[in-house]
Amino acid sequence: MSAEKLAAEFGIRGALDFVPVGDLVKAVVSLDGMQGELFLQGATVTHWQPKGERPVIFTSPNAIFAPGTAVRGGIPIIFPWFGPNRREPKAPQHGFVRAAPWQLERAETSRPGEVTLALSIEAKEPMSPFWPEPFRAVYTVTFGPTLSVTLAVQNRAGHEIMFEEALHTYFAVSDIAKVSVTGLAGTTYIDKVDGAQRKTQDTAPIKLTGEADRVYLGTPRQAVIEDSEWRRRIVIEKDGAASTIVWNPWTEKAAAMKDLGADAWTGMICVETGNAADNEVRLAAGGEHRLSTRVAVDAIK
Ligand code: TA6
Repeated sequence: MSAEKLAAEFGIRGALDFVPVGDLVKAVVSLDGMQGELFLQGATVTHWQPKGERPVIFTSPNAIFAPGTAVRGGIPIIFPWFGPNRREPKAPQHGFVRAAPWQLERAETSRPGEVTLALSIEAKEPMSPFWPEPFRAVYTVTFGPTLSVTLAVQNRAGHEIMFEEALHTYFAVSDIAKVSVTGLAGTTYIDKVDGAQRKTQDTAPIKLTGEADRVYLGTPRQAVIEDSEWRRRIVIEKDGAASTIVWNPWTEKAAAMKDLGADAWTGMICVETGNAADNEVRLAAGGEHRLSTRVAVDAIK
């Protein structure tokens, strides 16, 4: 549906509009000083900035916005497998919904100062030869003084389905060298930059000093990004998400990514919430699984 038609059907005067970006359509939220953006392709949030705050979500200045291309940044939705498909080496990385068309089902000013969008994607027929299961997913995003997102997956098959999923969130930071991550102390992680070895996180705040690609397992609690330069904490609460993934490509990998580049990588850190590896979801026929995350920002006094 075109931006014009979406605006006519779902637009909310003074709160929600729709604009074309090349061949894509972006929802633009602006309410009481808060701003947000979401691309309908992939249902990808690309911007969220609470009133009086710096942007919280990072989107690469070199991101490519084109049909079938995943956004470098924002909150890509990873489903139904995380990273390389462990069972199908030929499958594309991170599943097949993050650059697929999602349908906007609902848009409302749910509560004062908040705008909620609900989008869906449904596979009555197999969407991928690598995971040919019938399913429906509904993604609900509430832009407000906090940012809440929920991914609900419904099993439309007559048998149990297994899948991985993640909200692959890129957070904006002052400088990767000035941030630390807390909330993961004592947990086990798969270190993907060290032969996928399983290691235990010590109790010190996590400070990255090089490429990091870690899948933390059995981490149902919140994680916090402490930014000493911008004097703020980004608090990431989660529900239905047993895994937390921490990633930064660092110099060499970033320079090789044309949609990131040699400079922008120092201004981001991915702290993703999902269910990956050992935390893969097994969903009974007819069942529904919900993965939620809520992001809030507060000042470091
Ligand atoms: O979440 C971390 C990760 O799995 C890394 O291994 C890296 O591949 C990153 O995702 C980005 O993946 P993408 O397919 O978006 O380039």
